[in-house]
Amino acid sequence: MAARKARVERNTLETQITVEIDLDGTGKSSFDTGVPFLEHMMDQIARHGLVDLTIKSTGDLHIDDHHTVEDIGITLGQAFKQAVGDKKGIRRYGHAYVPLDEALSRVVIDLSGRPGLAMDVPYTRASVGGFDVDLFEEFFHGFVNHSMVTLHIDNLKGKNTHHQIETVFKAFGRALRMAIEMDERMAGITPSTKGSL
Ligand SMILES: [Mn+2]
Repeated sequence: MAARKARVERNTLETQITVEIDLDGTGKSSFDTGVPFLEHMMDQIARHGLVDLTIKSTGDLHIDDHHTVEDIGITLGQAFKQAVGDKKGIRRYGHAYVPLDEALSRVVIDLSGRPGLAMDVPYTRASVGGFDVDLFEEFFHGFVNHSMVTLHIDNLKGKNTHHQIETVFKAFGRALRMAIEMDERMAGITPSTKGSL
């Protein structure tokens, strides 16, 4: 199997971002973005998705976190799409339920070749640690639009906002891991009746 790795650099007047990803990693991550709460969440993707992630970003944080968060989602999506390649022999679909104390989230992913996001997270607070939680939707929008995946995210229960979003990112990591795993019964086969994804 070819190495499922990618490195993408994306520069605009607002942000300068580099993402390195290895889908067959061990869950190592290294971040230098200036947005610690986002880093805490992306750490969950690496750890629970068993992907290695290195993300560096500089940008207009003096305005707010918006451009940085959205553009990291976009660049991560581009790197993911490149790394996942032709999708031959993979499971394609993944899902996970993850709890954290009182919170419970479900994430379902389809490496469909079509972008789509349905995200329903009834946050109990508007921000955590100075981070605007509604930016997570921008992050996932950026990701799906550039990775060309369908993503359904539902926080089913939760009182603590930190728990709510952390269960989303852990479930996303787990669902991703399932979807990109090789299915030995599908070796060399594209998991679609269309013959391509
Ligand atoms: Mn936490």
